[in-house]
Amino acid sequence: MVVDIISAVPDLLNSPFSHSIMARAGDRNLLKVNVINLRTYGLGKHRQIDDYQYGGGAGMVMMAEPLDNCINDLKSQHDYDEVIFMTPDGELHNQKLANKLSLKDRIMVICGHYKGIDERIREHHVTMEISIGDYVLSGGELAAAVLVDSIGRLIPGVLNDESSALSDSFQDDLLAPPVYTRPADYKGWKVPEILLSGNDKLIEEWRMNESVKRTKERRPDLSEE
Ligand code: 6GU
Repeated sequence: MVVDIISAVPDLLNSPFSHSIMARAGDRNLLKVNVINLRTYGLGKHRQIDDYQYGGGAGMVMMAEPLDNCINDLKSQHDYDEVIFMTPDGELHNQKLANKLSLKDRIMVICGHYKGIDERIREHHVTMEISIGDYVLSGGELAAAVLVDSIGRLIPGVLNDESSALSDSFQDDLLAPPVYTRPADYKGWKVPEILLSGNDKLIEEWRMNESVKRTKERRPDLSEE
């Protein structure tokens, strides 16, 4: 899968994909993330990308022309399954959407800044608008990093133990059960006996029980659907 991210602050996106699972996805050629600097498409000698909004009001808006030129340039080189705009008024991101997007070959992700982007880009280029939660970030970059991380780890071969994505929280509308590692007794804080029993069937049942209990207590909304 290839993700092309358009950003006015590309430096914000250097680190998230260079570590751990995301780095392995890159090393294995399963996920390639390209960050395109919108400034390259800026207008005039100052490479302008934003301007005052019509109708007045505080805050700059990202101009249509640099974005249109950048998007058309990318579209002339590749076909895209989706052109996604990261915005707090988009569809709320969740595991189901991550699963769906992990099946795509190539997506474009546009990061907004300031008061947002000229609406005409949303009308004429954008196919999906995604928010990562009901709070406001300074720009779309951190949201894009969250989106791409959640998608990348679902691509087959990215995780070492394939089954571990399946047992993640949310994968079946259940939160994950508690986990423990050695020692079995730390300062008198004990690991549940059953996990030391070697009885796979009982351990599986215990984990399912804990998942259901945790989901009911913490996220009753998940089981109501
Ligand atoms: Cl996608 N962008 C911004 N700027 N803020 C957000 C967001 C996105 N999702 C939640 N808050």
